[in-house]
Amino acid sequence: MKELENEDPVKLEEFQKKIDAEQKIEPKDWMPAAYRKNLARQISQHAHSEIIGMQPEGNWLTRCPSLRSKKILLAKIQDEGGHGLYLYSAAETLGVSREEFIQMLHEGKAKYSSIFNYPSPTWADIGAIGWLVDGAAIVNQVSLQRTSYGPYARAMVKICKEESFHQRQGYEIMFKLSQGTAKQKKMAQDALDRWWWPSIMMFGPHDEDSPRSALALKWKIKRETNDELRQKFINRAVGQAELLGLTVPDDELRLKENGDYHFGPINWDEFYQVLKGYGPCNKQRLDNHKKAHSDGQWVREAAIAYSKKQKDKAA
Ligand code: FAQ
Repeated sequence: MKELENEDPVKLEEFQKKIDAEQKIEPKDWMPAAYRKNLARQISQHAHSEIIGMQPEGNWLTRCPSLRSKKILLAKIQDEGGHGLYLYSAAETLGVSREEFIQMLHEGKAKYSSIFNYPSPTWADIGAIGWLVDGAAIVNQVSLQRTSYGPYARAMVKICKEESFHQRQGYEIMFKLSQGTAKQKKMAQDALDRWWWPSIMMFGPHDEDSPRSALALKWKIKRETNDELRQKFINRAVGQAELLGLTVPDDELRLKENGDYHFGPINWDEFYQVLKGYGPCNKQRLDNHKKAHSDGQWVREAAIAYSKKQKDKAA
């Protein structure tokens, strides 16, 4: 493999043995450059997703239908911010600073999840995001709790606990709406129609079109393939939609003999357009992030100056 040409074969073999024995790789351990680079990319993209992912829900904070739902949504969005922070910290252990990661995001050199480039026009979208987007994120992240890199695996344990609360808050919103008036039920159905396919795309390209998967699976960065995780998610979500009395927008959906659902073709053109920056909200999401980052510059400077002052005092 081209990525491994310059690596010491003995060290590489020892590294693989460790991975095969399910031992975690820690920041000071030897690791191939390609392992470090791919992990830094994946973890930082994951972190960017958590932070940018606060925006579609933040859009509804001032318009929640009750104080109770507002408190819950506020807590959820705050959790997502926390997830971003654990993940940036895990990624920084690979030798790249958070500032550098954020610069790459702003320059369009790093991605964040395609899903957050879709709009949330109604309160039902907040339900669909919690139910489907957090639901998809959990399926992926439960698997990542067993990733080979220690700091990433440990961050995932806490994140998964919080995500399951997020998924339930979304499902509760969908449940209330689907039990409500005909208009409310339609709102829930429309939101399901909007978020179903983008949630399916979140798992990334089919395995045969996923350039990162071979090495990521060999090194146990990823423990299951994109298609395996996507199938798990669909199998769960279809039953949940039935309980809500809603219809999954896929004419080809049917239960197969092996217990998996067969599903229709995914619109990969749409997926790659979103990845290239042409989704409905890409520009808005990135512009918001850049503005918030620049508006917060003085806070970061003040925090650094304060901590320096405290250190000087103690010296
Ligand atoms: N969006 O070869 P693969 C959340 C890229 S957290 C954008 O298959 P890989 C919580 C991929 O990065 C959601 N880009 O790549 C929440 C790669 O990019 P490259 C985020 C995508 O990495 C809920 C290229 O395509 N979760 O939602 C996407 O082996 C509610 C080739 O693809 C994670 O990030 C996509 N959907 O597998 C927050 C989980 N899919 O190399 C707020 C960790 C693929 O060109 C509110 N990440 N790409 O730069 C992973 O598990 C993996 O990175 C995959 C992709 C599975 C996403």
